[in-house]
Amino acid sequence: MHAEPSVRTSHDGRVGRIKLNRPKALNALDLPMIRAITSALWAWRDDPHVHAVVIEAAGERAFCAGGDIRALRQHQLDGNRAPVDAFFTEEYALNRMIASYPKPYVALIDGICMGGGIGVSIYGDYRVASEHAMFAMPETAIGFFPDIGATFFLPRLPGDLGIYLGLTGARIHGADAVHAGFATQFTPRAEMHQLSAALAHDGIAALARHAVPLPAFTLQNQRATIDTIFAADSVPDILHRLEADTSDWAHKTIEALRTVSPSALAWTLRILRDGAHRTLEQCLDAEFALTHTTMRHNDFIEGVRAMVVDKDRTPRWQPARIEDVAQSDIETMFA
Ligand code: QUE
Repeated sequence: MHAEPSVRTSHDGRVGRIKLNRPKALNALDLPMIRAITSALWAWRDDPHVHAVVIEAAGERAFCAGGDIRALRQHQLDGNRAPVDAFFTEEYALNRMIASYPKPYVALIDGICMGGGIGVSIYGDYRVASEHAMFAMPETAIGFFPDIGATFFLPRLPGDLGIYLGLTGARIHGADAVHAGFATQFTPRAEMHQLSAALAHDGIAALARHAVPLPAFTLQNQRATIDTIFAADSVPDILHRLEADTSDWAHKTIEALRTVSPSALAWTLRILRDGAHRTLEQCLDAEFALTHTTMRHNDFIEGVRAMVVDKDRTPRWQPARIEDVAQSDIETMFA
């Protein structure tokens, strides 16, 4: 009996193929998966028969739901920092490698794509989203923060859209992902397999033949409001601005912010604003430093417990209210 490999790599025609193959865990990345992707990219870098890299996923539900945070939480509880550091060091090194990869890198995203899944796709030249693609950076819900270079790319999305997405964890579906900047083209699921095969035969020329015209951005009506509200300097100020808006969208957004970790909202807003003025390298370094303090915080241990381990979805945040987060406690997270 051989266990299925969690990542399958192959040389197929003109491309190197990476298939995330842990569908029961929504293809969440663990260290062996990160290492397998990294070695394939090293091997293909100077292989003249590989013209492009294609990353895709097994299963219909998820491209990649993030990192294996359940394991990270357990290591943290065991006082075992080495595997946690190794995970983030190698994950962020992979993000950097994709960003500077010398060959076209194509991600086919036909399901959930969150956190680490965005990290192994967004730095590629081509990101294809289907109507089943669902992008989110939901880390404030587990008392963490948007990492994998999100502090670089979220502040660079249109207006303050990325601040809204990073604080609330709001989901972006299908063609909206192209409008928001997560994806570069929209291809229906029905054509995704054909596109994947065509990439091996024709290389990246196949992409344009399988792109369909974009429907309108469903967030268009909220865009101006998002920019006005999420330009505020503090989380309490964002809440005040939302409370002055009587729309259903504002009400739902308040609910979202009142559900996630109050402390995580504060450190996330701070590192996202700082990221606007940093290079990707600097962002990843600042994120790595912040993993050390956030992972020791009650809200990370409790957030992963409530959302991923016990799944009761009722985390007891400390402090429990946005209004009770002390600026000095947030400062110490960055010290
Ligand atoms: C918020 C998150 C994550 C999450 C749930 C949240 C996240 C993440 C996972 C996840 C999903 C499937 C797995 C797994 C972890 O869930 O980042 O191990 O098999 O990776 O509410 O940020």
